Amino acid sequence: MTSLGVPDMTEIDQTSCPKEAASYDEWVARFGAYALHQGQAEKVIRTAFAHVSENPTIRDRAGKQAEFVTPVWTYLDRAVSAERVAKGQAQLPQNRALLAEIERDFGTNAAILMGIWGIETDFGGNFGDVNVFEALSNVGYGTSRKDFACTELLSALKIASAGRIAPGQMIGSWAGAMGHSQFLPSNYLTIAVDRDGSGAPDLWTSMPDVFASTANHLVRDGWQRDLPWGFEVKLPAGFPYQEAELDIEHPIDHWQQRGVRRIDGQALPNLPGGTSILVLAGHKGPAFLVTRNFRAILKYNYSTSYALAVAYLGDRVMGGKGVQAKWPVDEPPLALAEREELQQRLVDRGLLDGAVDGVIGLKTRKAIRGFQLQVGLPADGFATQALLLELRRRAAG
Ligand SMILES: [Ca+2]
Repeated sequence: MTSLGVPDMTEIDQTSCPKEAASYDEWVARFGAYALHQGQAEKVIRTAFAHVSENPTIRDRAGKQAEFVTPVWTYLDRAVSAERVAKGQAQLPQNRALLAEIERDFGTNAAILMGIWGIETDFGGNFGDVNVFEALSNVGYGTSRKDFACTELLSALKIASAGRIAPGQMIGSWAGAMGHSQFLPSNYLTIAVDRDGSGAPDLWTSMPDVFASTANHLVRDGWQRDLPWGFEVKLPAGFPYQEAELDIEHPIDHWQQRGVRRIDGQALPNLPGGTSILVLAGHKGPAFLVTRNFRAILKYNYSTSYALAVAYLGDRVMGGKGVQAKWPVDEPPLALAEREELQQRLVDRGLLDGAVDGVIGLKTRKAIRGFQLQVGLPADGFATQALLLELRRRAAG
């Protein structure tokens, strides 16, 4: 049977999440001992881990920076493909009544639920085939995310203890995200909804449970009824691009007064709450105005490309248009060494402190904007070959 036997978990004194282990089997045994210490039943632990095994691909994937980061336009092309839109539209008729009931009760419309379902699992076609105990024990042993793995494994054991969902039924991705809605076990415990009254949320086979759980996730993160996620906009000449960042929010009037218009030239609608301008590929690419509902999508998965894909897939499935403005598709991507060089040069100029890790996140974008403002370029925070060249030129001169 199991990895829990070398040595047996009942012979190990483990009062905290195991950090060091000589082997995968030992980590699992130590986690089992820790779970016992946390009050989980031995029988449940043994059943849950009866068929797990080591998978080195998880360890190999963790912590590596990609040589090239997929540009947002390529990501969107794949995530919101015509094939996927058609697939979503084919799923609409049999789900329409259910989606209307969920909208009545939660305020989340069909578009957003279809968008998340499609991006997370290709409308249920691909929610992974890995048992959650196997996935998370490999994360715990093979990566630095040990506390995350321990927390989620304990949550998974609590789900199994409740007896309504069998450990073998808890299937999902290599990251431990389960079912149609890709919920981590802790999300399952706190957010998932038993909409069909079977006695437990079933995120694998019950669409009422899946949609209600996703809706509940969004509502808890601030989703507001009858508020769009946002829309594409046209920015005026001379727009201060340093204001196009998610952590800068203004009432929509602020943008209207500064000349921001809908992509078709119409005035901005009157919407409540703070709104932000989002530019994901610099001043030569499309721009979007986003509301608090876009932020609620980001809570599902903190990536602006992800959230934009969810938003557009939902819109397209419901018959809306895709992104209108052109992406700067000829912009050559920066290799890992170039991204690191760019960061190092920003550090050298005193604009960036922190890790030179090749990840262009909020801090690096702000540093790029600082440089762009110093040299009189549009402060869009977009890392390009031209920007790197300009940094080199200024350093030499
Ligand atoms: Ca249920």
